[in-house]
Amino acid sequence: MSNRHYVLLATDGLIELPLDGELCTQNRKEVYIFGFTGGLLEVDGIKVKENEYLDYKNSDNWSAILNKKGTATIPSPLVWGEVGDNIYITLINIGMKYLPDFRDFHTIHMHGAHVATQLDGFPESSFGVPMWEETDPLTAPPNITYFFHPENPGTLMYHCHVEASEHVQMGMYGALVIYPSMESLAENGITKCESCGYWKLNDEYLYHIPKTATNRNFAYNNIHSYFDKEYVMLLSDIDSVWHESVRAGIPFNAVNFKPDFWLVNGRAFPDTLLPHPLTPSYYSNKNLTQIDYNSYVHVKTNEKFLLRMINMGYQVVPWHIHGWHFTVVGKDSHLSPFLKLAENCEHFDHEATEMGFTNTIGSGETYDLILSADDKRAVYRNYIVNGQDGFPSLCKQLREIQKIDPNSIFNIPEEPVNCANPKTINDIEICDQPCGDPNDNFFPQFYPMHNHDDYKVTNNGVYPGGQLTMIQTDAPDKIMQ
Ligand SMILES: [Cu+2]
Repeated sequence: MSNRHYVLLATDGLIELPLDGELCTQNRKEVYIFGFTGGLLEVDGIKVKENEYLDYKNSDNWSAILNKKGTATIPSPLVWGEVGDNIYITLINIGMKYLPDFRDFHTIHMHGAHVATQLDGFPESSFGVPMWEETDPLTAPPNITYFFHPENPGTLMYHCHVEASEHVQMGMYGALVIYPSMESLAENGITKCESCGYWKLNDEYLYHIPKTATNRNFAYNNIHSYFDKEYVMLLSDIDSVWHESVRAGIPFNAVNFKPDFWLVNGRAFPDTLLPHPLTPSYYSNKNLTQIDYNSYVHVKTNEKFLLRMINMGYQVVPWHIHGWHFTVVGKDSHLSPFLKLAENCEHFDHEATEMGFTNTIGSGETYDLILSADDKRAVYRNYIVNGQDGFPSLCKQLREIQKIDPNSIFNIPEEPVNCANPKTINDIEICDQPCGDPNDNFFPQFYPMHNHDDYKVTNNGVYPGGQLTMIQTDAPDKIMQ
């Protein structure tokens, strides 16, 4: 159990959304937003070096805090903790750079959290946080600290609840993730053998879960919620006319909402393939690097990955995933009843769970989906590489159509995408990899996932864009044939 203290600064900012489907395009539209910046200040009294400036009690930091005016991003910083932690979030309203006369209150509503009314962030039933006035000399910022003691693991979100129709649309939201704790896992029979490092369910060893796994490799207090990697997929939508109206001070009637951009973690395709700007560097504090907003899923074959689906937009999203079927392991921070039934079995029939290939997510809902990047070589490699049943190999067929039209073979950006020098591969190149090893001419595999209201896979009407990202699967660790 830890005390985690986050400091969020409410302000405004600008984002630049792509206007076409060209990777790293410079053809962009500037959109005015509201949001929170800041992040984790300290854990159990130990300051996070990168964020020491957030210590608002020290007047030496006030100018650094005010310098964050105008730097809001979509989404707002990730907030996470474990079951049993004390999560404190201090809110400071530092005012708007681009709208100096704008003096709205802000709040933090931890959406889905079991908190007392006073901490719920719905201003009409509690309070708002007023703006810090820049007097000369400066006086201490008005601030309020919210508190959340999570009792259940799961995927939640937080957002401002002041004039929610406008402030949420303007971008004041972020992901809130709660992991099981070692204690909450143990209460459900899941423990780690201290001497041997293996995970156990009751008295059974779980050899399929790596020794390196921690409590933060489980979505819930259930062995079937184990994952190797996790991704936040925070979905939202933008009506740029509404945003322009707010910036210009022109009233906007919310019933005229008509989005023209659809976002995953604050970005539209193809930006969804780029490293997320809110990702701290590899060397920074583990408390900062635990989870991030990267949306290009990159796993190895046979790994399990968790998608933390969050919908903060105003439209329902049918999220369609190519490649494999997902298992719903939880919804709105509750374990799936099917997994609950299988709580005390190491093995169970996945077909008896809620599976699918399209997950429909309404606004304010979250779903935790686990996919297993199963190996497809056994069924498909022979046809692709050698051909079968009288059909030539797919590789041969691809070479034929390439001769007719070289543009028919698409170059796929590999993760991580570096805009200075993007690395790409295409199906012919995959065929041409030396095949001394059965991996060589099959991997990587690539699958898209996207909003299946396909007109939302656009940027301002131009396809492809919007709520679309990719999954890259590399060869498995161990070569099995
Ligand atoms: Cu607000």
